[in-house]
Amino acid sequence: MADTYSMPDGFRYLPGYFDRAAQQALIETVIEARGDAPFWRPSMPRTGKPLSVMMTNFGPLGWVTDKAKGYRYESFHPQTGQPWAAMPDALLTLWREVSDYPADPQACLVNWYAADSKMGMHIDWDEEATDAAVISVSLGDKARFRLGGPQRGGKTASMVLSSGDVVVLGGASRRCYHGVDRIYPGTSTLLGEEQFPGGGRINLTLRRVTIPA
Ligand SMILES: O=C(O)CCC(=O)C(=O)O
Ligand SMILES: [Mn+2]
Repeated sequence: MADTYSMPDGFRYLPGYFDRAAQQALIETVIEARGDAPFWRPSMPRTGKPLSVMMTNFGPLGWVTDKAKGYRYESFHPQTGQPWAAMPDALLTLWREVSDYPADPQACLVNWYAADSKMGMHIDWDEEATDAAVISVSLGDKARFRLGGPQRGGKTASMVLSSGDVVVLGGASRRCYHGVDRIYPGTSTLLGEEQFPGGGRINLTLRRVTIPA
């Protein structure tokens, strides 16, 4: 059929890349990181509309957005003024194994999806190094991830991502629209109620921001 969606070149799905112990260790690093870099709810450029997810970052650069200055990378947390927590070793190892890129990631966006959170279709396009893949890790509740093409409103396909899964947006897929339709609340026990009231899903998105020297 000519009108079916075909997966863009460079898209990779690595189900179960992290086992339960590795997932737990990653969640521990998120819990530690938010001491100096607590989750906050960013807002959209211009409209100031709050995002559906809460965010923090690991690494020397963090992705932030607000009404006045829009989407960008910053070295410091917008509320505390403190640097982001260091990039966890397990994420550096993942990047080195999977990215096929000659330099390390500089940013790891941490998205916390509550039961009713979602993420609209978008392209990651705030980096200079768009030749580097974007690599993301799913933790906690399952989510319906949707991938389209380079044009908004084109054909899409969706898949359910589970805790421990890794998605790689490299090659042509780096320039493709993607988003999260919904999460499936209560489908994982990874995010404990005490640390993550209401549970939900954590997504870790690794990116190279600047072109390596
Ligand atoms: O949560 C996800 O699986 C995708 C996150 C994403 O696309 C982003 O943060 O840019
Ligand atoms: Mn994205």
